[in-house]
Amino acid sequence: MIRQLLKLDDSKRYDGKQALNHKWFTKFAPHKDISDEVNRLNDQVLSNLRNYKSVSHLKRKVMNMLIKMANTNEVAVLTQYFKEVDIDGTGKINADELKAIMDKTTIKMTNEEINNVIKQIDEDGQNITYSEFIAAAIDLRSIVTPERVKAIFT
Ligand SMILES: [Ca+2]
Repeated sequence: MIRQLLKLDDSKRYDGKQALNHKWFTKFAPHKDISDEVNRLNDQVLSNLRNYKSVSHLKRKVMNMLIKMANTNEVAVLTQYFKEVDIDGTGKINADELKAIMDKTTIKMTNEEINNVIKQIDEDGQNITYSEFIAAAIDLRSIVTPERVKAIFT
């Protein structure tokens, strides 16, 4: 199933609904302790985090500006998600917290892989801050519009 989720071609990749209806979820993932909305996001967000590549300082700045302009439900939902993952409320996500949320999904990663994900997202490789998380987790296709890009560069 992971292979289906990771298909590059959008038409072949499982969408969230198909994934949630897959027997792995219905059988093994009761997810009682976090909200449905957050559950729905798990795989998408975690795979975005995992595929996130370090970006230049400038790109990061542009992304943060786009996110500020986005003002969409998506940001609100991701904010909620961040709070769920940040178990101890420090405002930062560390490897243990990332591992804890990952254990609730079908995504299995080794400690080393988790550390690598954090290193990709955070320059110090220790903690993912809120803005780093949003930048890495958001589906950029949904917030990048020609109008917004134009607004930033003019
Ligand atoms: Ca924390």
